[in-house]
Formats: sequence, C-alpha cells, structure tokens
Amino acid sequence: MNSSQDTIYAQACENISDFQFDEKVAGVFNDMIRRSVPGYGQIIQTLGELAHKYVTPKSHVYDLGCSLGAATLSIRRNIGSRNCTIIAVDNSQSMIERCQENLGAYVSDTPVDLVCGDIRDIKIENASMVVLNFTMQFLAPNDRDALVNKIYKGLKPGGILVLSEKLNFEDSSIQGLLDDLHLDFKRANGYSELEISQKRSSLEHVMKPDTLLQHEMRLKTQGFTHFNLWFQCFNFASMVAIK
Ligand code: GEK
Repeated sequence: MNSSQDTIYAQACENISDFQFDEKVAGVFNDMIRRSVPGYGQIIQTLGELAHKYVTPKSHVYDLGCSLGAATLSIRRNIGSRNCTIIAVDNSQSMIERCQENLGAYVSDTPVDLVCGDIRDIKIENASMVVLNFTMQFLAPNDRDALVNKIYKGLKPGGILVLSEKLNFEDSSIQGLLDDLHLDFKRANGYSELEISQKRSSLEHVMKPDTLLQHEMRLKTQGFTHFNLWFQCFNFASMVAIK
C-alpha cells in the first residue's frame, strides 16, 4: 500500500483547522494511522482471522469508513470463495479513489462494492460481518445509537460486529496514564511535540471517543447479547459484539 510519510503537522500553523479526510491526509494515511494507532497492524490482521471464522456463504460484509481498504483487503484475503460481497464505504472521495487502486492491485474472487457515501445513509442487509475500524468516533455522538441499531438489524443471527475505537476513561488518573503512554508511542514513531500538539488541536472538535461502558451499553441496548473487548493497547481498543 502506498505509504508517503506523514509530515502534515510538521510546520507551525497559525490557525489549526478541523481535521478532514482530504487529499493530503489520504496521501499519507497508511503511514499516519500506523504511527498513531497502537495495535493497528494487529487489528487489521485479526479482522482477517475473524472474517475467516464468521463470514458465511452468500452473505455481505460491510467495512464502514474503509479509508484505503486495509480491513477490506485483510478480510478479502481470508474468506476465500464464499460467494460473498464486501461493501466498503467511505465519505471521502480521496480515500475512495486510493482505495480503488489498492483493491485493484490484488486478484480475488470476492467482489467489493466501493461506495462513496455516508455510513448513516447506507442500507445494511444479509450481513455476517460488519466492521467499524476507528470510524464511529468521528460520527456525531447523537447518531451512534441509530447506526448500531441499523447494524444489529442488518446482521444475520450469529453475525459479528467488530468495533475499534479510541477510548475515554472515567478515572482521570487512568485517562492521564494511557494518554501519556499513547504520546510516548507517537514520539517513538518519530512525531515531534509540535506535530503531536497540532494534530491534537485539529482533532479536538472532530473525534469524540466514548468510554468502554458507553459502547457496551449502546451495543446491548440495541440488541447485542454477546459483547467483549478482544484487544486493548493504551487508550485504543477493539470490541466484538455477536448477534
Ligand atoms: C482502516 N477503517 O484503515 N461516513 C462514511 N465515512 C466516514 C464517515 C461517515 N459519516 N465519517 C468518517 N468517515 C480504516 C480507518 S479512519 C480512522 C478509518 C482514523 C471515514 C473517514 O473519511 C475516514 O476515512 C474513516 O472514516 C476513519 O481500518 O483516521 O483514525
């Protein structure tokens, strides 16, 4: 996958505008997410393993907020020929164009419907797996219940939702500790203090993490009976919910 180095926040800016998934971000996204999200590579690999276990023949798989298609590629590699369709959705035109190129670089029997659109507007049906890999945190908090409700209804019995998110913590000492560990992770990956603080400002109004309990309550309220965290590194986590 194309991987130019992320230097977007390397120079001091007078006014930091809200973060957008525009052409500049899409061009460096692979590097940005791997250097910013601890455990990202492991999560992508495990999505493939979960797909191998949960995707049933003739069903749909949804990758909501697919960006450059890393999750879709991992899932597609692992499901073999099951007469399935993967529906990969993102509302950034720049991401979708690059995602199309990435998908085209590999041969597969599994078709991918690449949709440039809002995940709040798409229909979910006949799904054996739905992936929200670090996407829900960018949705307005008031829209999250309805999205989970739509996913629950569109999943087949036994189907799986994989929800990866940055987390918030009620306990301020734990919040401080895990934030610090995450900052150290970014420093170790070569981000400067300026880059870290400018990126943080740009995300302030755009990314709104929930606590683990808020996720659990939402998923259970919308109908999921089986829920657990399967991965956590610092303040980043991935959860599973099964219908
Ligand atoms: C990965 N899942 O590499 N509708 C559609 N797309 C949206 C919406 C929306 N309402 N809001 C945000 N997005 C990917 C990584 S990135 C996570 C996901 C991050 C899209 C947005 O355009 C972006 O591509 C993606 O969700 C979030 O596994 O950057 O931390």
